[in-house]
Amino acid sequence: MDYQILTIFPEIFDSFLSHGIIRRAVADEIITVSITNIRDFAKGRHQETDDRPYGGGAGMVMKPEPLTDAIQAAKSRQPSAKKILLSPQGRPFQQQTARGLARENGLIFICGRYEGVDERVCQAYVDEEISIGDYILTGGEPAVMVIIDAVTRLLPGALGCEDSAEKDSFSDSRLEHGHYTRPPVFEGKPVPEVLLSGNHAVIEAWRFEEALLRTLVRRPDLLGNRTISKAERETLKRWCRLIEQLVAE
Ligand code: 9D3
Repeated sequence: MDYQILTIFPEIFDSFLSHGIIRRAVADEIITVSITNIRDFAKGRHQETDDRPYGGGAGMVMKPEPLTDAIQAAKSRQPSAKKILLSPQGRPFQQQTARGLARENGLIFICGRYEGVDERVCQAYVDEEISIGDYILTGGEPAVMVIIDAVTRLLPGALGCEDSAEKDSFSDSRLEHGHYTRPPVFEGKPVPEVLLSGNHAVIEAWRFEEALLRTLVRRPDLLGNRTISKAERETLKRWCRLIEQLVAE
């Protein structure tokens, strides 16, 4: 996968690219990352990348010319790459989005700053607008790191172990069970006894129920958005009966 990033703050990505799985993916040539400073395409003595908005108002807008020159340079390096603008107005990024992007050959990320990008650039030079959620950032750079992180771990070989990046089709719609390691008692709290039993069938059953209960309590929206498996339905029914008994007068 070839990533190209267009930004006015290229240094933001230094640390991100130098650690953990992303660093290894670069070293193993599973990904290439090229970062372009949009300012390098700005003309004039001050090399400005922004300008005042038509119609007035606070804030600045990213000028079309340096941005479109940078996009065209990126596109000519890799004509098949998908051009993605990071913007609060974009389609919300989800695991499903990451899966789709992981199948592309290359991605060009365009980081907005200031109040935004001139609308004519969005319309003519961008394939897709993506937001990472309903909160306000100061620019698209953190969003690019989120997306590269989520997409890269889905690429074959990136995690470096046989453990698959997506264990099953519910991987994005179910929370995991709690995790425990030594010591067996920490600050007076013991590890759930079942995990010390060595009985894998019982441990798997406990993890399954714990994961389902967590999802029900913390993220019921996740359960509502998909088909419930047979095992989940049976467990939920059992809990229903239990609750019915408890509230019976
Ligand atoms: C709320 C009015 N404006 C800010 C005073 C609009 C605005 C413009 C630019 C809000 C944020 C930004 C910068 N944000 C991004 O470039 C961005 C973003 C985000 O803010 N939230 C979630 N995902 C993304 S992706 C890019």
